[in-house]
Amino acid sequence: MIQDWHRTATETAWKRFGASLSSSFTSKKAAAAFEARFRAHGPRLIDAMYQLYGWQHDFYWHLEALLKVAADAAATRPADLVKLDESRDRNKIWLADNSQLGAIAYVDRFAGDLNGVAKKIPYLKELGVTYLHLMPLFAVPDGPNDGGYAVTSYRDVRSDLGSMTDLQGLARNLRKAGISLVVDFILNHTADNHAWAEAAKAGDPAFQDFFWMFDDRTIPNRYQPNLRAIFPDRGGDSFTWRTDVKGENGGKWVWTTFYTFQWDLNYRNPALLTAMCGEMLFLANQGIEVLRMDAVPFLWKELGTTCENRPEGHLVMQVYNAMAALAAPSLVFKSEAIVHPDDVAKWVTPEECQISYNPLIMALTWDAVATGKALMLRDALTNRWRLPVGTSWVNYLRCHDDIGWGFANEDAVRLGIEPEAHRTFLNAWYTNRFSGSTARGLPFQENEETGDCRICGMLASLSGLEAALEGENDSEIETAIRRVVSLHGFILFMGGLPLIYLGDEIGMLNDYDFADDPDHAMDQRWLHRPRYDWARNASAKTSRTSPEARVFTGLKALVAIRKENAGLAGPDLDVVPLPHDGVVAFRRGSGVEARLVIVSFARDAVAVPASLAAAALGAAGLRDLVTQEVIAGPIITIPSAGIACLAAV
Ligand code: OTU
Repeated sequence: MIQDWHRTATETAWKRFGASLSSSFTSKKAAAAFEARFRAHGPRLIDAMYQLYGWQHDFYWHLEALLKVAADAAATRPADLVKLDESRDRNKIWLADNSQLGAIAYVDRFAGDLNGVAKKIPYLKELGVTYLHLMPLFAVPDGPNDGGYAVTSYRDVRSDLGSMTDLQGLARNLRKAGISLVVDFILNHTADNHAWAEAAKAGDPAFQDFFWMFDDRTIPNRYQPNLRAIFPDRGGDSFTWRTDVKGENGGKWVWTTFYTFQWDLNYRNPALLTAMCGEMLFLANQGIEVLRMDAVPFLWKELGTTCENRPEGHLVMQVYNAMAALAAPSLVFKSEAIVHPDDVAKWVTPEECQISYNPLIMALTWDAVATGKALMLRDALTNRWRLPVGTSWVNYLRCHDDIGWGFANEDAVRLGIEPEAHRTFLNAWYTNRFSGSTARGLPFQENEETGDCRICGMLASLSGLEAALEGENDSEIETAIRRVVSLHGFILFMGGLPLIYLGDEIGMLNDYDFADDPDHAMDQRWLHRPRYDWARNASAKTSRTSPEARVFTGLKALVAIRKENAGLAGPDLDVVPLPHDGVVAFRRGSGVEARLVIVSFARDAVAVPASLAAAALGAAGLRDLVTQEVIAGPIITIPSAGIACLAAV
């Protein structure tokens, strides 16, 4: 809570540092604008900084250094981005407008390199994309690099993808085409060959303090029992002994939550936070409009805790957010927290991350597909949907990562579902170990002892298309295609920003060849990171009957419905109870714009009483925007895996 003393402290800080901060600027107008932003956001910045580091004797020195980073970044912000800042209202989540549509791709796998991506802009526009998340594209170590999530330098593009100048150019070209560029900010760790890591190896204490380093196991052993193994394949230890780090015992233990070559950053050190804010604002000034904040739950470590989702981690995020407000006001943060739903939601506030992946709805959508029942999904949409004003979910079906069954055990129990047994079933279903399963996926990070795992696989393969094609079963092919389209319709109509994993829009299947690449073989997530199939894309547009054509055409029709219907704008949704376990129904918008969306996960066709649907919209008659048919008669029939978007007539 901002109190009077924060405002006083802001004034005092300006008195002390204002002249030095203003000296960053060559234009008086820009300096005045910065001062105004400092008055608006300084109190919350100082509040968060004080809570984190106020006890340190050199607190004001660190605060000044941090503010100088903001002033320097603001002073060097390119003019077109300053204009963009002025044009965007910080209080409105424009990303949840129904005009918005997100897509994700790997630069190399989608288009070769950054200039190749620029050539694909016409296709992105054809699809209706307005938000393009390019997977990590920064310099990485040779060999395994966690798909780019081990960053050697935040200021250099991976050389085979292009240069920073290419990235700036791409950002500009995308913006001209109405597409916001999104990249990852990998803020929990760097690669073990980042310049800071190299300085730490050489024994520089200032840089050893940028990471978590220990001379012996005493302290790691005290943390370890409470830590979750994120990648259990590597043996369950969160620390790595490195003989190449100078230390009195011939090396040091380094905290490595993820892979051993990813070194966790030490946010207890204000100098590290200041340095990382510099990297963040550098990226903002390249023209990146949204930063995907990677692995935010892990930012703060506290002995005796799980070291996840700590309140201090939230303060760190508030510092980043306030720094963006000072120097790059239009920048939006997207949270990546794949944890308990209570904890996921806490990162989504206007003062931390304005948008967030919705991993709960994603996982429960796949639960509904596997069970044919939407009970947990409906429950989550009812009880876990609302977010603070000014924020929104990013809704997705698949991304580059695995699917984990991160629903809340207490929710499952309330619905009469035994959570662990249910997870075991879901894993069996999606890895084709359950008789009758139509899903084709692979286990990721399987625990040999408990059988616990997470799921990899492309959307179409998990939806039954791969198995149906193998079995040459026309009716199953038909259902699987309908499922792929309807699932997309679900996220398009849901409320918030829908995010399509490129390749899924043409029904691409699993890529089993990953096992032949020595850098990928140990990470099953490459199963669903195929090279984009442009031949299939061409066929999606020319053939009328191929699965890819039917998926693509169906999907594009739903994108058009989203864009044409103002009722589908914004983050809100109201669940409408219908007397069938296999469907989920929700109302979007109000008045004449109101729409009723019904998504079916049922194995058979479902008969919905038209009177119930009409009552939900306060309508006399109904029309389905998907089939474009007026509903005649007392029953609306939704086919297995179908979707309807109803409007009053
Ligand atoms: C993220 O995911 C990325 O999306 C992954 O691709 C990276 O490997 C990882 O960070 C390291 O950078 O564990 O299985 O709660 O679950 O950050 C994916 C968040 C992950 C973590 C999540 C992580």
